[in-house]
Amino acid sequence: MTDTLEVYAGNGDGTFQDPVDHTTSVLPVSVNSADVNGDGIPDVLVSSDNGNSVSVHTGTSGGSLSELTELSADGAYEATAADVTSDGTKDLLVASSSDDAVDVFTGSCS
Ligand SMILES: [Ca+2]
Repeated sequence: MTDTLEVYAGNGDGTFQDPVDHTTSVLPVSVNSADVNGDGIPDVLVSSDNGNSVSVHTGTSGGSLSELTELSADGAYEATAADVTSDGTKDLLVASSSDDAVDVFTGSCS
């Protein structure tokens, strides 16, 4: 499927439920999970090198995901979040396939 993030909820016994589809970045190439807004609930990062973007889907307490927030990132191939600036907020780290670089988006989330 194109431009779709499929989430297979676990049953806790090694099996999974049928997928729930979410619209995401154009031609996604990788997916990662990190708590980008610091609410203790994992969020999902989807990278698209052809789409030059990273989609952030924030997790909710009910186990679902929000609509995407799309960030422009040239050649985004892989993304994760960590507080690399040590200011208490998560920063977004994006490996780029187009310019041999890691882009750092400093965080403004809690
Ligand atoms: Ca979160």
